[in-house]
Amino acid sequence: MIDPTNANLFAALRAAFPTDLDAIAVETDDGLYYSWRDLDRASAMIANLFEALGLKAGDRIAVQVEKSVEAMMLYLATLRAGYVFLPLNTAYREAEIEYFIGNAGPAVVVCSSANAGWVAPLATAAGTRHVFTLDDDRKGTLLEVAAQCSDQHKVAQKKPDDLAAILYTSGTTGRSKGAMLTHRNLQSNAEVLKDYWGWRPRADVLIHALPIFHVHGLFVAIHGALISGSQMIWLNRFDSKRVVARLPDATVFMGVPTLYVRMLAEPTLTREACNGMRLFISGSAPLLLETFEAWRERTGHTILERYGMSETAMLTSNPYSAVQGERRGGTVGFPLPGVQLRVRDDAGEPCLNGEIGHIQVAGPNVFAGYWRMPEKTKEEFTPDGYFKTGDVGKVDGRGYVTIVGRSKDLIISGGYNVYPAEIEGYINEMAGVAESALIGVPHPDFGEVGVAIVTPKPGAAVDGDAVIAELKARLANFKIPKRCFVVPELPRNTMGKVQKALLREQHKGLFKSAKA
Ligand code: MLC
Ligand code: AMP
Repeated sequence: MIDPTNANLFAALRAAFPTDLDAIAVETDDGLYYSWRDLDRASAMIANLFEALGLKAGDRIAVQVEKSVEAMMLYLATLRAGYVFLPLNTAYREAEIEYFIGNAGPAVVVCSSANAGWVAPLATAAGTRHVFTLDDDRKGTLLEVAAQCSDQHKVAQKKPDDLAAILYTSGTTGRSKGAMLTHRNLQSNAEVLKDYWGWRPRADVLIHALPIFHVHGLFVAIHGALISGSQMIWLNRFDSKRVVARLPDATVFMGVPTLYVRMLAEPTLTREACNGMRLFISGSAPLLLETFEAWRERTGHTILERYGMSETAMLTSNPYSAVQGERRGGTVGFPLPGVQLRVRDDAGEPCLNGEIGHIQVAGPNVFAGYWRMPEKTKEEFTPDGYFKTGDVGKVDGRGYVTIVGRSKDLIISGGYNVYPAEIEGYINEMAGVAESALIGVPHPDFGEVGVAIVTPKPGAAVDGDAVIAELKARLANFKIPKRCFVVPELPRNTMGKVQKALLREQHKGLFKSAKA
């Protein structure tokens, strides 16, 4: 039973646990079984550990750990105890982590024991009081200390606008911004998706194969399963063979388009393998029509594509039930119930049906602003309270939304965002470099990947491979350009602006058939 006086998202998730707490909640692909009682007890113990540290409401708990069921329990414990969860991509390196920890000022940092040697000193230098480790083999100091704590815990009292999580998202200018998500944001979205996608309490089985430091794997997938009391089959890493092998045991799958492309390459992906499946959902990046069609052809299932962002969680979805309409490839469907979505031209005037413009959104799912960046927050909202997504699209006469591009200079590679401005900043500081442009180029596996075009200073020699090697030493691996070309100059328009569209056109065939 949901406690109407407590807006804590954990309370809503916990209320959906089955009465039989000994039923299986999560089965890992390597043969471990976790009951609902395990989730309840472990999240209580970790919550008690945090409370015993004397943390204050609103304190941030920054987490950079490999995916595991225990890492999910850590997330649940953070909600449960009323603190703010700050997940960090495991690929981030020193400079990136130093910035996030410095900016967010977490009271607690949890990292893998492999990284503790460099994460702990960064955290301590930034004033973090407590550093724990957590590994993907159920080891680490977090669990050792939590094991001493009581497994009884009263869910912390939260108001709807209290923060539940901060998700860092880069920008076209400046450093990354922490999108502040409230309990209301997350819970409203979870409830809407539960209905819209027809989650069947205690009857669905979700294959969870996404990372859990972004909206897709952390919120959409985990909340969806928990709030409908559904079981999960848990893979710590995506492996197309393993996912296809588990399809007969499951009913729902969620993935970024790259996962669908890779599964299609498996001969074992057949109609029979998908017989028990009810729903395949794709999002985080555009799903190519050819993937959408190939999937339908091979499996007999029509992928449901949806659209969302860190700042807003899910915004639109293709229909689940035929009564609402058909699932249309190349579109992201209709605005979800409660979401107001509109398209505006450059002057802020409404676009008529079918006209392309800037997508703006409002609703209970839209975030509370950027952490400690009131000015930036103000810039990203219209005077009447709509959030400017930075996506460019249109809405047709029947209400289907299509995303046709982005006004933000952003590359989405395998579902991860790469902001050219950040990478260019690093390249431009390298010896001998005059300037650079990072462009997104179509790629058969990752959808698109970054390619760097660099010009040397007069008289200097710059080596493209050396540029890549230097970036590798400093940045998360998915941000590294797959190629780097050195050219005498970058093409510019009459305003002096680098013509990235022209560069993209020139390099669009680079990875046509190759798997990089
Ligand atoms: C890995 N590599 C990538 C990459 N992932 N390169 C570009 N883009 C990516 N996404 C590179 C590595 O740098 C490495 O290169 C090589 O590929 C192998 O690395 P890996 O870690 O072994 O790769 P793999 O496990 O195969 O990972 C691929 C993947 C992963 C597709 C499974 O990228 C992934 O899980 N993507 C999902 C991201 C996601 O969940 N996004 C949701 C965001 S939420 P080298 O040269 O070092 O060998 C959001 C909102 C919304 O956007 O709407 O949902
Ligand atoms: P992030 O900042 O990582 O949350 O990424 C959000 C961005 O991913 C959105 O602003 C879109 O540009 C993109 N995105 C998410 N889902 C889709 C989709 N189905 N099709 C196209 N782009 C998408």
